[in-house]
Amino acid sequence: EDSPYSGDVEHQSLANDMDTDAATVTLPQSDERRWSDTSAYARKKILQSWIQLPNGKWELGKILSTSGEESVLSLAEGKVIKVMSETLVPANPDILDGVDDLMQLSYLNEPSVLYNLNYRYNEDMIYTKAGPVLVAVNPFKEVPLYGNRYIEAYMKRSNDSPHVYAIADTAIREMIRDEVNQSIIISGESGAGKTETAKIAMQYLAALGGGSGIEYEILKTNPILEAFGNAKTLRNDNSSRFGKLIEIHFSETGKISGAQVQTFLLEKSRVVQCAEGERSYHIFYQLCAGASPPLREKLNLKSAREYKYLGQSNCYSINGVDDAERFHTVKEALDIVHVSKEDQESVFAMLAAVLWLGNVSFTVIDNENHVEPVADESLSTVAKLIGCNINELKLSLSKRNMRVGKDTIVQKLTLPQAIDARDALAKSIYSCLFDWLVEQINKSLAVGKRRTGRSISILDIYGFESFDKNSFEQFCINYANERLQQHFNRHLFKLEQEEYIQDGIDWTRVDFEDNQDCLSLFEKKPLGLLSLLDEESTFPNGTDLTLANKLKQHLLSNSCFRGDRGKLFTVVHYAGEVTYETTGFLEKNRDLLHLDSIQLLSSCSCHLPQAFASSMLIQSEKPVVGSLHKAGGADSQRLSVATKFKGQLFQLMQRLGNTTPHFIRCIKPNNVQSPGLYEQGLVLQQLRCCGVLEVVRISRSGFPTRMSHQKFARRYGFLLVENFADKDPLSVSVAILHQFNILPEMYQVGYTKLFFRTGQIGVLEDTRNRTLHGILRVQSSFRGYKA
Ligand code: AD9
Ligand code: MG
Repeated sequence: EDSPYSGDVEHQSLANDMDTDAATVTLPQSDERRWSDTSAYARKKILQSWIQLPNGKWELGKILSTSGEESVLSLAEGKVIKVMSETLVPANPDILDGVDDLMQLSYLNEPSVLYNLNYRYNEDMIYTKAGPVLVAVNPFKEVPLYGNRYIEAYMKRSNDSPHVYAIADTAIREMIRDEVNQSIIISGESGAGKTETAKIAMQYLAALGGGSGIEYEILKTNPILEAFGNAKTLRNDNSSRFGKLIEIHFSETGKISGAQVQTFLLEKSRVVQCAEGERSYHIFYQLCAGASPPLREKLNLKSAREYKYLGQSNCYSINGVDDAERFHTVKEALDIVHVSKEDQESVFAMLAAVLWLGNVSFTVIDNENHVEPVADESLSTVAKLIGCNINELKLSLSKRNMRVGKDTIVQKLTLPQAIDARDALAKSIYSCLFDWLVEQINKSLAVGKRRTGRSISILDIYGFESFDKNSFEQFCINYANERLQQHFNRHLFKLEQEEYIQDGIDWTRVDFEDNQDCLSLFEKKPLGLLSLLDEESTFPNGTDLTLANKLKQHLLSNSCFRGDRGKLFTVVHYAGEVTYETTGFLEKNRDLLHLDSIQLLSSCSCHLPQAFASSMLIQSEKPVVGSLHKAGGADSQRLSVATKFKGQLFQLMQRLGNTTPHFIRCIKPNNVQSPGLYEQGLVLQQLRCCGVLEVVRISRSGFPTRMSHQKFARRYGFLLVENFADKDPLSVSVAILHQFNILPEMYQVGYTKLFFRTGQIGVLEDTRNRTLHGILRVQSSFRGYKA
C-alpha cells in the first residue's frame, strides 16, 4: 500500500522497498547529483547501475560486489568488469521501464532518461512527457498513432498516453475553460520533426470543424508554405527555412473561425546560393517539372538543369518525391486559399524571372574592369517576365547611384559588384514574393473579421544551432532560442509557484536560475551584441574584423562572452557555448537593396514587381516620399536585419506572453533520417539544448519531494518517541520533523502536503529502515539464542 511508485509522492520517489540484500555501493558526490538525488540510503540499495563505456555510451550493469572504491559489475552478454564506484550512476528498477512521464523515474539522471526514451522509441511510443513538456522522438517512418480513430479517442479522453493530440486537446479545453488564448510552442533542431508535429496539432484542431471549409483552408496553407519556404538540406529533405507562427481563431462556440500566419527570417541566400547536395526552394523544381506546356512557353521555362542558381549544388531531385505532382498540389492549394489564376501565373512568372536572373552574365566594357550584362536570352526574358524596359534592367545591373554629400554620383560596377547587384535583386524578388503569398493567405483566412473568440497559436521555429562554423544565421536563431528559453523557464517557474501558493507555501524561498545574463549580452544598449553590430554596420569602413574587435573591446567583462582569435567570438548560451565567426555579419545585417533595384521594380508594368517595390519602401526606416529620384539616390535606409528580427521577436514574445503555453520538444534520434536508429550522444545533446533536462533542474531547485500529511504520518509515525497515536496527521508530521531535526529551510508544511528539498526524505528513510532492520535483527538473534 506504501509503494513509492504510486499515490502522492511526486517528482521524487525512492527505490527503497525493492530489495533486502543489496550490494553496498558508495557513490561520492559528483555532477550526477544535479540530476539524481540519490540519498545515501538509496545508494546502498542500488542493484543496477549505469556505466559509461570508453566510447561514451551508457550501458546497464548489475552490481555484483563493491569493496572500497571499486565495484564489480556484470554487463550484457556475461561480461564482468571492475570499475571505480564513483563512476556508477544509479539505474531505475525494471518496473519503471518505459514510464510515460520522465518525472516518474526514481533516478532522473541522464542515462536513465536516455534509456527510458529509447525503450519507448523501440515500441513506437514516440511521445513521452517530461512533467509539463511533451518530448517527441522522430520515428522517420509511419507510426500508427494518427487519424480519425485516434483523434476521437483523445477527444473522448479514452486514450491518455502522451501525444500531440493530447496537447492540442488540453489547449482547447483550457482556452474554453479559462477564456485565455493558448500557444503550442514546438522546438527542436533541424529534422527533428517540428513541422510534422505542427501539422499533427493542426489536424486535431481542424477536426473540431468550423463551417465554410475554413479548417480545410488552414490545412492547405502547409503545402504552399512548404513549397516556397522549405528546401532539401543535408539535415532534412524538407527543411523549413523560415520560422512560422499560425494563430487559429475560434468562435464562442469553439469552432474555427479563421487564422493568421506570421513568418520569421526567411533564408534568402538560398535563392542564389546553396551547398553541394542541397537544393534551393522546392517550388523552383516543382515549377520546372510540373508546368503545363502553355505555361512553359509563356515563361520561356527550361528544365531545372539549365538554371545556374539550381545547378550549382548538383542536386535536382529528392528520393521518393515527385516534383511535378507536388506542383499540382501547390496549385490546388493556391486555388483553395483564393489566389486567382492570374495571380498564380504572376507568381510563376516571378519565379521564372529569378531563375533567369541567375543566368544573366556580364562582359567587361572598359579597361577599368567595369562590366555590363550580356544582352542575351536571359536578360530579355527577365525584362519580359517582370515587365520592364530591357535597357533599364541593363542599367540597374551595371551602374549604381551613390550619394556623396549633396551630390549623386553614378558608379560603374565591377564584375563582383554587378553579380552582387543581380543576386540582391533575385533575393529580394523572392522574399517579397514569399511575403506577398503570406499576405494573400492571411486575407483568405481572415474570415469573419470579428475576432470575438479565442485563439490557439502554433509556433514552429528553428531550434538552437551549433555547428563547426557558425555565422549570422546561427547568431539570430540562437538569440531567438535564448528568448524562447526564458519564456519556457518562466512558465515552469510559474507552474511551480502556483502549486506552492495553492498549498500555502512561501515560494519566495525557491531560487530559479534564469538566462537573463545571456539575453542582456544580446540586447543591452548601447553596449550589447545587437547594438554594436548595428553600429558597425552603419560605418562605411566597418569590416568583419573591426566588428570582432569592437565586440571584444566592449564585452569582455560579460561572463557570457569570450573573445577568440581574429574574427571569432564565443557566446555562452543556456544550451552550451557557441563560437561565431563574424565573416559576412555586416553584409547580411545590412542586407542592402540598392535603390536602383527598387526603382527598377516600381517602373515595371506587371503588378507584382510594383507591389514589391512599394512594400520595400514601406519597410524603409525613413519612407521615401514623392519621386524616387528626389530621395537622394543612395541605398535605401532600411532597418538592419538583426534589429528587424529583434522587433519581430519582441512582438512574438508579447503575443505568447498573453497565452498559456504548451511546450513540445522534438528530438532527432539520428543524423541519417533512418527509422529504428537511436544514437545516445545525439539525443542527450538535444535534451540539453531544448531544456528537457532543465525542466528537471527547475523542479528540483524548489521543494520537489511532496508527500501528503497522511502518508507521511503513516510511514514515519512509528518512529516517534512520544505516543501520537490519537493525533491528526499534521501534528504527527510536525512532531516527526522536529524529532529528526530536519532543518526548517529544508521543508515547508503546506495545507495538504509536506514539501521537501531534494534528498531530505533519504535521512528519514534511512532511520526507518535501520529501525525496521534492527527489529528484524533483534528478532533473528533472539531466535539464534533460543536455538
Ligand atoms: V527543420 O528545422 O524545418 O529542418 P523539422 O521541421 O524539425 O526540421 P520535419 O518536421 O520536417 O523536421 O521532419 C523531418 C522528417 O522527419 C519528415 O519529413 C518526416 O519524414 C519525418 N517525421 C517527423 N515527424 C514524424 C512523425 N511524427 N511521423 C513520421 C515523421 N515521420
Ligand atoms: Mg520544419
